[in-house]
Amino acid sequence: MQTNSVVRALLTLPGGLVIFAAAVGLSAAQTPAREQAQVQAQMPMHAPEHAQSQAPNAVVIKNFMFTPMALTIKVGSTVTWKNLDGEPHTVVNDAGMFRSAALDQNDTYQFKFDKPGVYKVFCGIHPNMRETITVQ
Ligand SMILES: [Cu+2]
Repeated sequence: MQTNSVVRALLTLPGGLVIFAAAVGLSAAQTPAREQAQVQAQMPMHAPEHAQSQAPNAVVIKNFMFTPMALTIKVGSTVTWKNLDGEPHTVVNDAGMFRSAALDQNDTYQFKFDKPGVYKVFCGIHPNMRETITVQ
């Protein structure tokens, strides 16, 4: 149990550092390359324009991060979260409007946003994993 927490904390760190580095503008040359490599690894061999048109309201959970961390959608849209990590994650709303079960690797969770607003989302297992969904 305790070992697990330590491992999780260690795994969580690099992602947080990357975000910090990107936000501050440090190692600008390295960070995009790494992110691009991750994106390419996720994507099947399709043309870029095809990839863009598919699942605009999709959130990927990978490397203990929600990607994108900020998503803007239209009222009535359904967001699909997919966990690509080998570690389970959950999708929980701060205000208690929705809460997924633990998502194992490649599991998905969907929620339809019927009201405009700003929805804070976090992982119930790793509360430092956060994202914001704006519904317009
Ligand atoms: Cu998590």
